[in-house]
Amino acid sequence: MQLSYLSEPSVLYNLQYRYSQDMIYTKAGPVLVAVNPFKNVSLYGTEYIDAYRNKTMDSPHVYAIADAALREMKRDEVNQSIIISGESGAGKTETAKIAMQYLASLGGGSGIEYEILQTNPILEAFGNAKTLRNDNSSRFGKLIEIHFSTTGRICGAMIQTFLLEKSRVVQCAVGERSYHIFYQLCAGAPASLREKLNLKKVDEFKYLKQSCCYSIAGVDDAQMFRTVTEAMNIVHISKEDQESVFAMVSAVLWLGDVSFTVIDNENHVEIIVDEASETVAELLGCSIEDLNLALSKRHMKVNNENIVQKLTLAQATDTRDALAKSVYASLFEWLVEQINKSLSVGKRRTGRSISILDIYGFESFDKNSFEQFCINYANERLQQHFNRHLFKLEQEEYVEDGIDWAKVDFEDNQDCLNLFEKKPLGLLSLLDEESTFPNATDLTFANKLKQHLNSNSCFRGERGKAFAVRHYAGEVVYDSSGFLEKNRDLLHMDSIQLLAKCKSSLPQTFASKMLAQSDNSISVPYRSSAADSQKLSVAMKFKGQLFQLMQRLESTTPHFIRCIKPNNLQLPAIYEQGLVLQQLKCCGVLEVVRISRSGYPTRMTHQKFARRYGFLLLEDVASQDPLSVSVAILHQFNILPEMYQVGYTKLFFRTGQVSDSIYPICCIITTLECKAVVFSTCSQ
Ligand code: AD9
Ligand code: MG
Repeated sequence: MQLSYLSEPSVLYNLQYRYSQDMIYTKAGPVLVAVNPFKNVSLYGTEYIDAYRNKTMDSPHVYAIADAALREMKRDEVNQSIIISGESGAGKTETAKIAMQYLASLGGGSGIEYEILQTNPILEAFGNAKTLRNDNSSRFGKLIEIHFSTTGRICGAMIQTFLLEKSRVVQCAVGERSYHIFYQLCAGAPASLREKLNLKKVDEFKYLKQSCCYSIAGVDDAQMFRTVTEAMNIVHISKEDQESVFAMVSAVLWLGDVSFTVIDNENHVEIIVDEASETVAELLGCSIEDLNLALSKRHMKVNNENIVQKLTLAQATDTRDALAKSVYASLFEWLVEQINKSLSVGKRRTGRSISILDIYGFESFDKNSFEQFCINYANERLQQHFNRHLFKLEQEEYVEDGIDWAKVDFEDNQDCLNLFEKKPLGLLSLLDEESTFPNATDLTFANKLKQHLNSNSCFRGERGKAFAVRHYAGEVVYDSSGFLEKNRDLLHMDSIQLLAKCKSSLPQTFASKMLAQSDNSISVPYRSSAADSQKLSVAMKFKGQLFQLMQRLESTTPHFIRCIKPNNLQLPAIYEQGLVLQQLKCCGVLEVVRISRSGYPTRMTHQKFARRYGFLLLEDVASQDPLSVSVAILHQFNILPEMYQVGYTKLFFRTGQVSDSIYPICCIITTLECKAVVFSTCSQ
């Protein structure tokens, strides 16, 4: 990506100046840039919502974007999407909530809008965690599709989630926390529930203890627990189901405390019967023997013969952690499903929808693993969508309408996408192939990549297990350690069968779901050391979800919001120019500014323009064609020729670039609109 543009200094200056005045929103062409204030700014609430609804306020705002989406949905009868991106901590989730609030307020009335807003505390409790970058970091991607009736009232919603980071359940870095719900439950459960679930203090659970971080400044976990249960009531999760949910949360915590004892000189183990294993068995509704069997032995079929393999301490610990992770991930999925049932539109679905996408932005850390690999792949796809809409389609339209316009080159990332997606020699295919080989290791995987992809200009082999990908936002070096295991994401049949056998209803539900998923996938012949249950790999499932997402977005009119993090300290009033610049580049905002400056983003057909403003003409033009009428209007009002172009079918207008003008409607139209309003008011 080129480093300097003519517009760069003015964009940067504008953003920083506005930020210092608490004007955190700025328009860059059609894109809304939101700079995280890291403090409460008085820009929200009923008064502001009303002002945007009534158009008495038009400075850039999430409300204005939501308003435009609503308006265009009704006017064009096309589904809309609000695509929010940015780095961790940049403010995506807050921005999504602000947009939801506006939509709920304008499309409210049925009561379902309140339910929709209440999904936020639930999903955040189960899917967000404190990380070093953000005290409330979403560890999953989310698309919420809000449905409107033909009369413009909200009538339901559907939530889709992407790639929950499950490893956090069993392992998290020092200074970070696991999912909020663990701490909320331990701090906030009423006495009777505490007793029933045998809850301890957070610092007594091994899974939570390893990161030495139990609280978040300014957050009351006990209070949050009440907020979450209240929200669950509102989305119709019964008290009984809530208790089952919390039993699973406690079971996961207690699983971390289950320990093993070595029983022979080959390091084979059995679980220790103690408070931990007894509590897990009790909460899942199985016997200690069943739990022991699932965690210390593995049933396999070799050459059509059933054999039982005893597990070593390391294998048993892995099996235990895999069970904890999959119970938690299943629980998360189940919750989303319940929420969707409660918000379901069903037969009421008659109108259109607005989707809000809050998905992890591009990530490049000192050490990048499988998670960053998937996240950055998703971002390549989203960037392509952004490019297509803002650059490609734009240019195609100019060319089609025969207007004179110097082409603006944009960074096309198709090559990088090909590197990921090509079959059979792309990153994803090679990863999957290697994942099915029982003897493959992360090193053999890395070597395979180097062997097949070294000539690809987006790929670079690094030493050992590392490899680098040239993403649109910069080069990222990935460490392939753990790639195969994370991609396989195995849960052994013994664990699934354990869940299926449990007396509690949730584990059974989870097991049926897992079995159904493994049925739908490629079956791999049993091998002595390989998996006994093979399902779709994580990367393939993610790719499928992503394609589906892109397909859905393709049929909508997109509205883009780019969130920017002005500092890494999560503190107000600190604006690091370098950090901001780098983010603006990564998300293509500078390119957008450039194209808006040299392009004509506002357009209207000759017919529409003539119909709308023709009456302002002093001469009688009734008999003239729309093109001539349009040109006559432009002449009569002395509109500068460089401000517009006349195409075959449409008029194209220039707009401000980084400005606080809310709609990309240029001054010409504003002038004409004012005259039209004055005219029609006078003539009434
Ligand atoms: V992550 O990728 O999920 O780790 P996000 O979602 O981009 O990240 P988030 O919305 O969680 O970031 O914002 C981080 C924090 O910034 C919030 O917890 C708020 O403390 C703060 N924030 C963000 N936007 C606003 C805002 N409009 N007003 C006030 C804000 N504070
Ligand atoms: Mg978030």
